[in-house]
Amino acid sequence: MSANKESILKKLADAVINFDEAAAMAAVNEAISGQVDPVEAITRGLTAGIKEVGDKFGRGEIPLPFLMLAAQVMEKAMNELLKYVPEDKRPEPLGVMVLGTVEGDIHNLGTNIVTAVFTAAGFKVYNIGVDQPVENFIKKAEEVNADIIGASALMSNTLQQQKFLGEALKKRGLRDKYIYMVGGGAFPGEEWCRECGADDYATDVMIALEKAKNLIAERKKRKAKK
Ligand code: B12
Repeated sequence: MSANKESILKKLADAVINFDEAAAMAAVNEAISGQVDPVEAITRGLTAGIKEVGDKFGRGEIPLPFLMLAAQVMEKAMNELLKYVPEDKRPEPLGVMVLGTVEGDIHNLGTNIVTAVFTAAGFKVYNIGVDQPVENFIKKAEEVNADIIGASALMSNTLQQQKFLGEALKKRGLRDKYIYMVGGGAFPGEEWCRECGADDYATDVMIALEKAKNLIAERKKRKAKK
């Protein structure tokens, strides 16, 4: 199974790299019938492919239209795989999350994965979309009484918005009311997380989920003590 799994993951990545939709959908079918975990198919297959395409684009080896084609193939294959993520049927949500991509940034493949995987794991997720000003994250969080605010940024010139959001929460005296998580492909790491005043960060959805569950559990414990 595992050699076969690795070959399916490679087919998924290659299909994105070659922006070959037919090959991508064939590999998706193989993944589903081969019982490859759909989240792994996305994070280790399709995502590996799109990252390679992004690197080629960054080195000037391919033009933007090719990057766009690859992103479309990734999105179509991802949406099909997400249908197979098993749903958690708990009566009460594990937590409420407001998630979005920061102002100036229109990348949403990552936040769509986070939305689907967190929802399947039992979270109620309000995905407010792309290019969202700091104000909108806070407004939505207040409106739905969120536990977690999650902000995604993919570009070096939009990362600063994650810091602005942390600062805005502090300024309004709301910082302790919410768990604040940051993530996205451009994420520079631990130190940036601290600079944003965030509770935690992740550049992989399954790590994000583990961290979110732990933060929620800690928060519940703290509340129970009070
Ligand atoms: C696909 C893509 C696009 C697509 C986006 C399609 C879409 N619907 O999202 C298109 C073609 C539209 C695009 C456009 C542009 N792009 Co682009 N794009 C990429 C690419 C190749 C992949 C990004 C991606 O989707 N990755 C896959 C997803 C699944 O990964 P992810 O976002 O990291 O998400 C995972 C984790 O981070 C985590 N996560 C995500 N969000 C969150 C949130 C929280 C709270 C947590 C905890 C976790 C978490 O979970 C996810 C799943 O595991 C990257 C390259 C790269 N290596 O990232 C460039 C890249 C980000 N793009 C880049 C650029 C420059 C652009 C453009 C400016 C190009 C242009 N000249 O127009 C525009 C941006 C316009 C704008 N204003 O935003 C640059 C940014 C450079 C920089 N350092 O600033 C990159 C790095 C490419 C490069 N090497 O040059 N892009």
